[in-house]
Amino acid sequence: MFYDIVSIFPEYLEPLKLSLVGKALDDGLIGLRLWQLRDFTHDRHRTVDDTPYGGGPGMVMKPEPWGEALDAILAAPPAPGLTPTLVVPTPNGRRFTQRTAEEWSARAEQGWFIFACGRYEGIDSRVSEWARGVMPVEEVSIGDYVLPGGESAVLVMIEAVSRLLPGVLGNGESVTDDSFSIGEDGTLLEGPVFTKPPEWRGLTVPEILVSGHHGNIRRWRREEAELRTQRMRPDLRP
Ligand code: 6GU
Repeated sequence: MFYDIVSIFPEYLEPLKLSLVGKALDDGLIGLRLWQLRDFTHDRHRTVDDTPYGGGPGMVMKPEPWGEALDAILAAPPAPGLTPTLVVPTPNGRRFTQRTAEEWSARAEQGWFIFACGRYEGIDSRVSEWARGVMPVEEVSIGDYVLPGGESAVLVMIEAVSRLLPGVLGNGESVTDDSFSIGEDGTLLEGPVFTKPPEWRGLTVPEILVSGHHGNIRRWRREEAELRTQRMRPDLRP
């Protein structure tokens, strides 16, 4: 899996080199390139934004640096024969969910994603329009709130996708009982979990979990998942 990320704050994405994704990078399971959008400007001030046509508050990202950045990335494919998907993080996009993460991670070695991190009021709409003639383009939102830029959303998406790639989670770690993956249709939240010691500050572990009866444990976990989902997210199972 290859990720190219374009941003005016590429340092924002450096934490991807830590933790689980960092280990997958070191292991060669994923590739990551960070691109500074301002490197594709030509004026003294390295300008990436301008006032919106039609008026209104804020600034819009100019199309020319984006065009040049995308040209440069397309001219340097991470492996032969791949077509990238351009992901444009925006609160106005289709919702990114665990299903999206599963679909993207299924591309595995054939996967190549370019993330275009906008700031200000967004990127001139002609950039997506042009890119659609060259590669698939997905405008995606990570939730119903507004972030000042796409960078933190890209951290979220790359972490969600990368942990599903073969070899990224260690032996014994499993994604099958994650929230949104348990239940028949991904509509259950994971219930409570416990570890040693058996008693802590007067609180004990549910007896059934130490019973060793795996059938009962499975049924208890399912029931707890349903209770938690009703309490926390009734919208998931109306
Ligand atoms: Cl993907 N980007 C921005 N800027 N804001 C968001 C978002 C993305 N998802 C929710 N809010």
